[in-house]
Amino acid sequence: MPFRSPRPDVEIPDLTLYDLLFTSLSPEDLEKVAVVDGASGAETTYGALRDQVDAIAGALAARGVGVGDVVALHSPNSPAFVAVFHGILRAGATATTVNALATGHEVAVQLEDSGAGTLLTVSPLLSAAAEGAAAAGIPSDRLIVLDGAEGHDSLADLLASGAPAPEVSVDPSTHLAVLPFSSGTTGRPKGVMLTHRNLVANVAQSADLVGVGPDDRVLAVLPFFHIYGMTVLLDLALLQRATLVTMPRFDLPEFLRIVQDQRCTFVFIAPPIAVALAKHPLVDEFDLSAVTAVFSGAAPLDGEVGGAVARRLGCSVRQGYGMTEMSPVSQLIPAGRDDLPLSSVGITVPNMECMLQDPATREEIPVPSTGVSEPGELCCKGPNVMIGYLNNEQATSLTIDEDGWLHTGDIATVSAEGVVSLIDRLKELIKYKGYQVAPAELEATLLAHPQIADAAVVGGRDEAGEEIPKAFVVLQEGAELTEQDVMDFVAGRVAPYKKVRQVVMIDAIPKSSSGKILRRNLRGA
Ligand code: 4UU
Repeated sequence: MPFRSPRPDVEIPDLTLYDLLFTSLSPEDLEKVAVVDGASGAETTYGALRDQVDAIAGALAARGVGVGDVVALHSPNSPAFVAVFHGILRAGATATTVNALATGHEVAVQLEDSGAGTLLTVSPLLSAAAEGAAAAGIPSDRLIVLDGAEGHDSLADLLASGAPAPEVSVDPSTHLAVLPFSSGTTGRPKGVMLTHRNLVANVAQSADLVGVGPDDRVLAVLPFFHIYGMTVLLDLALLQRATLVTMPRFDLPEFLRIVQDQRCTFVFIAPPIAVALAKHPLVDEFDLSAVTAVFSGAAPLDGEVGGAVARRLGCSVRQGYGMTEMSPVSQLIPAGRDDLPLSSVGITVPNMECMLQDPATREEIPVPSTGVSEPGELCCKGPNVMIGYLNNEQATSLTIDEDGWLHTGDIATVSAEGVVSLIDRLKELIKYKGYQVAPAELEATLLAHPQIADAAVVGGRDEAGEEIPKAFVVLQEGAELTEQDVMDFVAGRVAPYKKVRQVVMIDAIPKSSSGKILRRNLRGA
């Protein structure tokens, strides 16, 4: 028998994201601060944010953007990101968010794959954005530089256009709201088709359990372009009428200063930040007393590290699990359940059904009546599960089986009480500091080197035990390439978080008879 959330189902409003977030603002809400720029302290109220969203939607519509169009957003976190993201959706278009660290080539690939016809970026990222736009055939008048750059429209131009927000009518259950990119269980990054209903559902499913409320000041350092920041910060925190405090990137002293000065109460992190909070001496020099909750996700949180953060900050530390393809949250430790072990990812969110499957036999693993189950691949169903990968039926059918189960590629156990713990990753995906690294992409990069005959990339561990991309390389006859040469070659071609950080030269890559890389044999080698 599959297992469900121990919590009752919740109602999922049949609304677009804009209607969910912005049409029911009360007079008091309008005056509340929605977003604070952490660096400058500049504030935007909910009323001002809604006006900006409407103005951006109007300006985009005046430029011909509407239902069926894809607009790319390539920016670190800022108050402008919040307005532009919702402006794109309000115009009826679909937003594809691009990692701020992407190279020009990576930007081009995402623009082409998503079919984006407009790109919004910021001046520090303009060189990669312009390179990507040119390669994808996006003309410079459709490359908008939010903070302004010679020859491009800016956010100020959009806000000043005066064009009314368009009347759009879409079906929330089929209309694509966003196209984030994820490599899923195998291969290269693919556009994940998430509808308005997917996103609205996931916010409704997780809001009570996450526990962000209207009095919270929520640190938004996790990138909005990744599904974690997108759903939990941009959507959930705004629905709760909390205040988002944005930071463009993680930097420990600035992070601590902003949490202190902005009196942040709720801090969403990925595990590397937990390590800093648990161990770094600088933490003692700041007043972090406003923090009531630290919530980690996107990669495994070490239970000991999490416990150390809870003791040091005197706050609740919890964890959530999910994936882009589930909008993303499927399990989390709910507010008020600090008794659940931090080494677990907690309980299943409402309206979801899960089961564990033996990857070898495809048999379902039973949920025990006491104790903990055998491990198996976590498979999930629910209103937050993507409708598929864009233009890739093959990858879709490999991930969502004929019975509708989304195969996460993660190995988990479940207890009799419904508490899920992640044990291992079956899929080839590597997580570096919570960012996705697709081995297939790095293998293609390595194979482009004339002196490399064959290559395989798997998750290795650095001295601190953090997961890192590790390459096994077979050199061509007579090649004189060092490990460092290989790392430098890759580093010159990919975003910094995708760098290969360990190289092992070997004679041959172990492969199955069908030619698939036997990654299991390389892991731990
Ligand atoms: C061990 O990283 C994400 C989603 C993160 C998220 C979700 C719900 C954070 C908080 C939250 O409440 O998505 P992707 O698509 O980038 O990566 C998905 C993969 C998973 O399949 C799993 O392998 O990232 C890994 N992962 C985790 N692993 C995600 N969260 C966890 C976790 N522990 N808590």
